[in-house]
Amino acid sequence: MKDSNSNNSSKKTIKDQQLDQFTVDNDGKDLTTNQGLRVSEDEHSLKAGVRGPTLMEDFHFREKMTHFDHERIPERIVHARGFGAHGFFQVYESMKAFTRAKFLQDPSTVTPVFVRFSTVAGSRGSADTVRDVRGFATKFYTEEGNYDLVGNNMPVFFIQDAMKFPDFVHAVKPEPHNEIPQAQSAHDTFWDFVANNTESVHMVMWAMSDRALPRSYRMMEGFGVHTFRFVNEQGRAHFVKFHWKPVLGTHSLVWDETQKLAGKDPDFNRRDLWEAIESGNYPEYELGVQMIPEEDEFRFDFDILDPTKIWPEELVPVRLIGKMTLNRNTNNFFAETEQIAFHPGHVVPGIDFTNDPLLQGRLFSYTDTQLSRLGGPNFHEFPINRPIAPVHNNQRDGMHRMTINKGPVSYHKNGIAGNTPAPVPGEYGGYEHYTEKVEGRKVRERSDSFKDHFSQASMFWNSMSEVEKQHIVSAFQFELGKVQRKEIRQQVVDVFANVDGELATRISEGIGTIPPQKSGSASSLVSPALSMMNTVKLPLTRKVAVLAGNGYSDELPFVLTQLQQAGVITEIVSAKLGIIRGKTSGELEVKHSLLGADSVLFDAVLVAGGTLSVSELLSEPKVLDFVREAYQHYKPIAAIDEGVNLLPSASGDGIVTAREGDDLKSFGQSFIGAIAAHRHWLRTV
Ligand code: HDE
Repeated sequence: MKDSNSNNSSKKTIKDQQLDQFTVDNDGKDLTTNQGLRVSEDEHSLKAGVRGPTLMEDFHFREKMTHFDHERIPERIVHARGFGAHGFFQVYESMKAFTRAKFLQDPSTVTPVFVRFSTVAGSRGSADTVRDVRGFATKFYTEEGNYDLVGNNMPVFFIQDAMKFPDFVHAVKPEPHNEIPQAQSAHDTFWDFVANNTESVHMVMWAMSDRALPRSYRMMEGFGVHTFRFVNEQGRAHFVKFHWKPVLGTHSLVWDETQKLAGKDPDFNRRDLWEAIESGNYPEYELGVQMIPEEDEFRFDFDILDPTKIWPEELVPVRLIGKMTLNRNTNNFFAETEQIAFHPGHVVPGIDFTNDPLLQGRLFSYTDTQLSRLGGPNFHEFPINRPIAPVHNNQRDGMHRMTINKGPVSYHKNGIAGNTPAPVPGEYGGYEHYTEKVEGRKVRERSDSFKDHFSQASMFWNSMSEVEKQHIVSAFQFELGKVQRKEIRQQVVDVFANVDGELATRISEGIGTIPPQKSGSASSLVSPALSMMNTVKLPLTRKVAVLAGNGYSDELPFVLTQLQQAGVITEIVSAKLGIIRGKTSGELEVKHSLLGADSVLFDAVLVAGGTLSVSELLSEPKVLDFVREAYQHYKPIAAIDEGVNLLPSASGDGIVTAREGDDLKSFGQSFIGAIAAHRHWLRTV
């Protein structure tokens, strides 16, 4: 991963250089007020006598406290909890035939990007690993202006028309009378919405699947969701859907693990991204496009403008056109990640919209929301939001204006400034909207072509492996189990019977509902690309807990080197922090004590051999829970010699052991293979 584009990843992009102008390092500097006045003291307010009242003239105290009092801004109405990083994007080959977007023309063009990943429902301080959709928003700082691809990690959405977004969000957010539950869809109002708005059904299938529990932001797909338009130099258009494909493959956590992580490490996903970038394991995603020529708009048995439908990859292949690498963490969370403002309407020439009614509404909402969140119309001047392209227009003033526009002219047309700033004709790079022909009556209606709510939900179900199906059923049962109103539970079961009779019957078991009358499936279609079982399997950057104590057997260092060479991260977990020594030689630094670590923080476990090592580990009884939990979460587990005694079972799917005299190299290889496979579902737990 690291070697590709290593030249570019170490170089500062134009955006980095621009940000540098606003970046301040306080290290070693004098302390001043905001007026630049050096201050002599910063711990005591100015008082009339040491035990007397604070004086009104204490400008230093007033400034410090006033600023503090106003440090918070409203969190995002949705996607409040997020985490971002800088990087760059390069196209593999020119896309000139399809779009005139300049950043997609030349493989040598390096476009700076900032990506913000997020959960949707929870507040800014909620846990990372809740069951939820993840936002995947990318700002490309192109030389033609900012282009924002504001997507999610699921390719469809809960509703078809933006008009319903406030209703949907009100239903999924904590209930207004008591603000419970936080960052959960497992409550009455969400499921009441689903039961009464069947357009949500396809997306709910995704939300109940393991896609809603990503192992890492680095192992998650991204989707533009809507159908956009590519327009080339000649004005020819293609409908286009955007995809991000993570180089590490798409992988998830298991439900029980996510619940525990929410307490043990609520920052699990953001910490993972931060640490990966800090250690040079730069996350990479390939940009994929599905394209349909304009003349084929009506060739499909679904409406290609319906955001609750995918274009099955087997029907419209995903063409990988470039790669994004995230290679720099932020300097300041607030200034960068919190203040970044995305907008699906930030487009560049060659990329245009379609009449998808969800997209159309988004084009209004994103600027509007920034006005209250970021306090006025000048948020585009914040360093993180500034384009690298020059900005010249007649907009002036407003809250927090930073630009000093010279001269008397702030209107168009004008004679004084030679009628500048001047519009730029399309052929010279000015944005021209696609001249789509539109006609119709004014109506508040939904097209009939949007009315099939079940076929693709059924295709999703049909495409899952049995393990994934079971996880979906369990998710429904968990969520509906939290729904207090029994009639809502029943309604949901009856609605999902329209997707698949077996699915609804299985959900119905154990939640006190009457099994559905309906059997059969809304569709027999299958799309293998939808199953995470068919994803890329690499051991890279997986974290292995190495359980070892003093007297660990001599095989351990050999195996550790082998794992590290395969790109696996190994961290020693022992009874106590400090240094542990090997049976005959060597020493290792302990990274975590058993008290402070849990198996949910790791992808796999390796138990060292050595009688002394094992008995030292057993001095902390938690060690057995540690291994058992990893076993129950289907994680790869390896053990050397006496280490096998700590395992709940010495054999099984994803269990690798080595006894004295065994070939260590092939032991290591088997373990690496087991790590790459991620989870071992055939194990009986
Ligand atoms: Fe958003 N969405 N959304 N959304 N959305 C926001 O904008 C909205 C939708 C998405 O990291 C808000 O700046 C409407 C689909 C992401 O800063 C707000 C509708 C998709 C982010 C808003 C949708 C998204 C947002 C809240 C229905 C996937 C976080 C704060 C028409 C394609 C961006 C903000 C970040 C954020 C409105 C539906 C993705 C209120 C009205 C579909 C990733 O403007």
